[in-house]
Amino acid sequence: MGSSIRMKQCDEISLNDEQRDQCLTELSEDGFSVLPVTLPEELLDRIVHYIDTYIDRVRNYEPNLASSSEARYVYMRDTMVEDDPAWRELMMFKPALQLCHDVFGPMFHLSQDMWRVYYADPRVPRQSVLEGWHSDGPRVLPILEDGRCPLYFLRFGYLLADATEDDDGTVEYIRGSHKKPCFDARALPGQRNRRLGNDTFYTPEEQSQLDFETDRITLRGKAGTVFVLHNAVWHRTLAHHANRARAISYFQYSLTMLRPLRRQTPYAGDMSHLSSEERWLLGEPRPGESWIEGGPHDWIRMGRFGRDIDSLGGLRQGC
Ligand SMILES: O=C(O)CCC(=O)C(=O)O
Ligand SMILES: [Fe+2]
Repeated sequence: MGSSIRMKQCDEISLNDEQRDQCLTELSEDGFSVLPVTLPEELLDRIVHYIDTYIDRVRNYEPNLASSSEARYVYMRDTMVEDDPAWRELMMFKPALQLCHDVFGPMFHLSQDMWRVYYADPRVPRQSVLEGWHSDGPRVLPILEDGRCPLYFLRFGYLLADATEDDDGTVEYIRGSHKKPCFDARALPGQRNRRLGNDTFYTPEEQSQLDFETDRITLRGKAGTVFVLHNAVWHRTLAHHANRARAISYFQYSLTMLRPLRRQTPYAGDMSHLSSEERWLLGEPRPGESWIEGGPHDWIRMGRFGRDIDSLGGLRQGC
């Protein structure tokens, strides 16, 4: 490890053990938690500048793309972490990786990355909800006999614009909903997926008892706010009517033994300029065993995000 990398690492924002415990408790009880840290302003500025430039380019040089898009008031990109070093820095945001290490141990990797910018669509009649109640995790993932969905991935949300006003179009969550049966979270077509269908699991009486009106939490915060979600927590997106754009990025991490969700193929480019941790998270080719259980040399790769670094090989170097 070069001394400049080490110095950089010493400057990183981290969570202390109490903060980690607090986030994990909220994650377990509520299904989400707002982290006690925010993105460094300088990184946020670079990300916002990147997105502004991207959208300008689409508008100026690809007007057809801009106007033919079905959802022309949403700009978005998936699997974009390689697009700019700023996104790679976001992937490496230490508090997120510390919580991943707490939940998964050292064998986790990036499974989804995206940004989205929403503008209010003046032609659409005022509606209150953009996307209805759902949870992200249950789709095709195995669930428990009682209908609950285990923790498969952690999804970190980064507010890239303020979401402080009523019509900012933010996300609502149902506190604790990740502990409820998840069978009807999202309907899937086909007989085989009947159990995941919208109304096949619950009896009409049980259906009528489902309550999405209580214990709703609206996510609000300034640009730079960081939050984490359990895959099974129920949420929806409120419609956006404000003049200013709504901008958000999500980075999702899962056990390495799970295939990445949208990052279906590992990074195919030259990885030699990337750090060992970055290569690991991006799916650097590795022997079969290192996708599943791994060995000590694998665990050391992400070891500095754990709490007891010394037991993994004495990696802590004074920060
Ligand atoms: O509006 C959001 O930020 C959340 C959107 C959503 O539900 C999703 O990406 O799964
Ligand atoms: Fe969702």
